[in-house]
Amino acid sequence: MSHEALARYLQVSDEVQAALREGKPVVALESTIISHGMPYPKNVETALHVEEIIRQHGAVPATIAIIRGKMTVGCTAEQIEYLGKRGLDVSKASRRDLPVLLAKGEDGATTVTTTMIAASLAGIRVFATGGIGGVHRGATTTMDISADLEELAQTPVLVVCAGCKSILDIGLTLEYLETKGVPVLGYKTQEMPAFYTTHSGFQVDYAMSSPEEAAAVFRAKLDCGLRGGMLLANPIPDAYAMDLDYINANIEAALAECDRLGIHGKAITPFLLDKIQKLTGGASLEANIQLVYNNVALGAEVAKALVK
Ligand code: PSU
Ligand code: MN
Repeated sequence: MSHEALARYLQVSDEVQAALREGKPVVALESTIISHGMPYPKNVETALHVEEIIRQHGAVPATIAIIRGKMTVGCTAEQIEYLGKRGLDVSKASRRDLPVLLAKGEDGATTVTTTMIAASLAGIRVFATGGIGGVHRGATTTMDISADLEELAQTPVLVVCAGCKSILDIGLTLEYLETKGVPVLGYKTQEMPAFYTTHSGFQVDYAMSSPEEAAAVFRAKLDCGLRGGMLLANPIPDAYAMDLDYINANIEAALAECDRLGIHGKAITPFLLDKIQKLTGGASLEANIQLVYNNVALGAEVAKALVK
């Protein structure tokens, strides 16, 4: 992209620009988790606390969203409040939506996909969130596969997440990532975490024993010009993990409701998250918040190791 075009569509905050110029660690954060992933006002509280945790770890947070037609890297607290309050009224913006929102000068909440795109354009290499999109259950007939997987295949950003939920087909998601050449690393684990639980029954490709080790793998990938990103799957801390049978029963119930109502496309993931939160009386939301805190702390450590 030319400099001119970049300036037209990309706005990086002064703080983030300075950090990048000085080679300081920066951690990107998404906004769909704020508008579509959690209810107000917990979403805003969480988003602001996440930034604080990153700062405590000595890195600079960069919450990303589309604000009035600009990919905004380093949202202000006011912008976070605005996105959180508007919730589902903000467009959930994946790759296919991005040019439309930019051209129309509209707002959008960035998914893992569009957060990676904006982060990469700004020069940020590490991004931390809760969960990524993946291959949905039943995808063999619905073909519902999140654009997040394609983005991981082509955009050079390391994504720290807590694995993927079993609202998805975890096995097929891992197969897809293998085909696309995306390394799936487990942080101090051999098992792919399943978001609310540390167990999924599926293996990651490699276990990493430290943030430095994960950063070195990503460094090697960047240095060799291997296209795409990487996944660092960080299990939810034991103290906050949910009971496997309990959460799976609620996920099944949410999926059945989704089916019954005929919900499809981009509305599926937000619907399921909300339904599971309601069915578990808020317990899944608390787990979700805690795993995000855990992920951003690790993201900050990886970002620090990467700039060394
Ligand atoms: N998983 C979560 N919380 C979220 C999402 C996924 O636990 O908020 C969001 C992320 O922004 C992710 C998106 O990129 O949902 C995936 O949506 P889809 O499956 O429509 O691609
Ligand atoms: Mn989808």
